Amino acid sequence: MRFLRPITATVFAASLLTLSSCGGSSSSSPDYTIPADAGLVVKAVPSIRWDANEYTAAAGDIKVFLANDDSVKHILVIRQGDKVVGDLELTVTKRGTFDEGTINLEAGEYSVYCIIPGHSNMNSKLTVS
Ligand SMILES: [Cu+2]
Repeated sequence: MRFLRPITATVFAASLLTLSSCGGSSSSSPDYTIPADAGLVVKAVPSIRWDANEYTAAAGDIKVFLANDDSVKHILVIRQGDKVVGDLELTVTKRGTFDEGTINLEAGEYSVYCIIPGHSNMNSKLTVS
């Protein structure tokens, strides 16, 4: 039965290739897996932007997943107006890194904000309902 092992490995490698090609047009596959129970997924993208101008999430405990597809460090917080809400602070350093945490939010309007100096344009609307 020993000869079956390389075949299994080949099939596994082929399925990995198939999976990674589903990610879209990105030339390099990410080193992270977005958790299935994430309630808010944010990616930092080149150059110094979030991947969307508006996000939505369901009120309550929200698992926030931050991934870095950009090449510089980012620190995500949730703000309401210009005030940070809760104690969520997610840090990603270089490309391919990720962080996750949970924040409890009531329905309302918030923003997904990066506190790194010079990154104030990383300020996207978050609607919680
Ligand atoms: Cu940033």
